Amino acid sequence: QSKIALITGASSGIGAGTAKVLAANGFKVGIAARRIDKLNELKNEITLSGGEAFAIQMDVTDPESVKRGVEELVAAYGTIDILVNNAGLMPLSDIESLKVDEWNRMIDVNIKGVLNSTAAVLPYLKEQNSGHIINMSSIAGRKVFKGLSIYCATKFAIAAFSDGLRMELAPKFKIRVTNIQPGAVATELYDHISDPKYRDDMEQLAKQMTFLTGEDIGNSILYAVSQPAHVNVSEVFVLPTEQGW
Ligand code: NJP
Repeated sequence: QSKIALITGASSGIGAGTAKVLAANGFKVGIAARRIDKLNELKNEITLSGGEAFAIQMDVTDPESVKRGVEELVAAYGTIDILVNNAGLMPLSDIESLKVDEWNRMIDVNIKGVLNSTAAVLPYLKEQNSGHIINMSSIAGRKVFKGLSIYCATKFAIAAFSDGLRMELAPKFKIRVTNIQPGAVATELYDHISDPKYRDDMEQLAKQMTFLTGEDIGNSILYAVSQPAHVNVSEVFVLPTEQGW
């Protein structure tokens, strides 16, 4: 029987790549984000390849929107087995430029969004005494980089939350928790960097190495969710080879 996976931030990048990989491997995917047109395009692509996808317009910063989306998915597919907490943003800047609005947006999406989605999905996983939560942290959740301080703070928070979830939920409900820590992945993430200095830095980095693709991260997630029920892949740290870290 197909497992049901909800993927937040599925309208581009890692989320879209993960949706394609999971759908190609027999999972039914709930693809969630704000841009419903992009989700419908992805749904068509998955359907044409023989997979099954359900598009959900969702803003992860709004607990009601998340709850409604999860209910829609469960109504369509009967249950939910896997949550991929992937939605996130990274508008880099120096702390001293005080882009407080950008800091707050990162906290709202990268941290509160993960908490909202987890809270909406957890009752179903507890009820069935199984499930898997995949959190998208980062190489920036292992080390602080200049210009990424607030982003790093959000990704360190996700690493900590993943450990706490695993500690509390794995022994009691057999719910597995995986923290994914990618290096550089070629996605729209870099398009939202407002500071030209950091945009240039990222463009230079892209010239120095072949970035990962969303599908590469999707394959890491597929590995974690395909293990037998008694195996918890706790962390996946996956980098472009040339990032050499
Ligand atoms: O970026 P991008 P990635 N509610 O911009 C969605 C982490 N990561 O795939 O709502 C719901 O292509 C947005 O959808 P939309 C990174 O921190 C990346 O690279 O339609 N969804 C879009 O689908 C992030 O956690 C790299 O605009 C919201 C998605 O988020 C995750 O990977 C390295 C939303 C962003 O897709 C995916 O990022 C690393 C909201 N309020 C970690 N706001 C990397 N790319 O190098 C945004 O270590 N979204």
